[in-house]
Amino acid sequence: MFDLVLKGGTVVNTGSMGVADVAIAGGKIAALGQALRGREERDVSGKLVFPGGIETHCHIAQESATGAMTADDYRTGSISAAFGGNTTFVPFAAQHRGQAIPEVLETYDARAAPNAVIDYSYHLIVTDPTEAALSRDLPAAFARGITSFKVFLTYDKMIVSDQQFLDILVMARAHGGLTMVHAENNAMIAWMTRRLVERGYTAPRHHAASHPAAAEVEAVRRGIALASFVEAPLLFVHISTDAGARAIATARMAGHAILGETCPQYLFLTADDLNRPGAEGAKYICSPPLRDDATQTDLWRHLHAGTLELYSSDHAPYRFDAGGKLSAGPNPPFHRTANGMPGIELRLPLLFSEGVRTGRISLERFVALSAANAARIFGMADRKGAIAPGYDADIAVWDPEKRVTVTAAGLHDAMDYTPFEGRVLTGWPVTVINRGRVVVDDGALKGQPGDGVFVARNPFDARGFLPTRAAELSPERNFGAELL
Ligand code: DUC
Ligand code: ZN
Ligand code: ZN
Repeated sequence: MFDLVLKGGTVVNTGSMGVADVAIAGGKIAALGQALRGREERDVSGKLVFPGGIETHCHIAQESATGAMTADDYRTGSISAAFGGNTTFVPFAAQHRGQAIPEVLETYDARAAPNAVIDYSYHLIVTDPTEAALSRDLPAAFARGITSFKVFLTYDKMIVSDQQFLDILVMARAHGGLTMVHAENNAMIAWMTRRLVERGYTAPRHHAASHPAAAEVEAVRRGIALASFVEAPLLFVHISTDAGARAIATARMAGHAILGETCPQYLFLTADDLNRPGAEGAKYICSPPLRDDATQTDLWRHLHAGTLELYSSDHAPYRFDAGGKLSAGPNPPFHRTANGMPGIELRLPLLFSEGVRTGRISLERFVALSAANAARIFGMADRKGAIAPGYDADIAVWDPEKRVTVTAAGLHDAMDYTPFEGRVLTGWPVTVINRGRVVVDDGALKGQPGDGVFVARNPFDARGFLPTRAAELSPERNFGAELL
């Protein structure tokens, strides 16, 4: 007799799909089969039974470098994630310059542990790679299961130099860490911004030109060159251009451990959204910026081809008020407007409605993009990202026919707008279960703040990638010098 049996749904994993009962016991998936019996049984026939979504790019209870705080904390952020079909999320723990890593983690532990309704981990953001950080604090963070972190190649208060980037890549490589990078060329952005602002082009629509596609492409190519030079894995987050994705694909074809992510805003919105009347366009300012229709088509192709294995919300919730987007006034110039938009709850409904329902992607690829790839890349694939005996009972039951008109009021984040207001989506998560606990059921929250637990993640699995180390770093080719 199991604790709970989901009866008769279509269970979807990355490599298989079929009607089965799913039995849960002790927070784990205990069995898949027919006619399984439980103390509680739920008929989910006609529904899709997916692994719970794993959201690996979101900004929760995070201060930006300019001091703005995200609207969502770990309570509202995790609730919104759960209503969107997610059972694990991995926000950022951001180091600002001058802060020590242990202090950063202590701060985020206090923010997350009492508040998360679903499981969580963090990626560290590293802006100050001091000797202590590189030799002591980051290795200690890896040892407690924080095995990924992000660096920036732009933003004056966040940027790391190429030398610092190399130091970080080598340190990560030594400890099984995965470096994530925001790849845009800082000088090109600063130069374009100066010229636009000097000429009075400060409306939100000019944000797109201020972060040209070429800035992403240059930084992606440089990142690949540096990571391959020292044979370190590198993940490019929020890829927004075809040429950036093609550079990643070329590196992958050569066997390099180079990975890519894109986000809903680059698939479902364009720079035309920045040109809405008044200050409305400020709602659509994010970096990298929204591009165009042709790029959307290209990015879908890269999702198909497997160039981009991660699809994440980049939920960066700044409200449309003086504490958020309008902190520089009611008509803020683009370069003084907080970067980012919300989307944690709509990430998966958008992908299902616009991807699966339209025939662009299969159900199995939906599972890959919603959970399985993230579990593998971020060191959780032994517990999460599949519906299989022994795995955590992290499950999202979807009604593939449910139609929802998106409104900000209907979402569960702490935001006062959604960039997807008025969209009609078909397919919606109706029951969300995290380690056997029902968190969301039929539109109602059942989970409690603090129910989510920290997920200590495994090192990045670099097996299967080819050696890329530069000849000058190989002792057998450089007269025996050990440099890595
Ligand atoms: N990078 C992100 O990942 N999110 C918001 C803004 C940014 O620069
Ligand atoms: Zn970024
Ligand atoms: Zn982000």
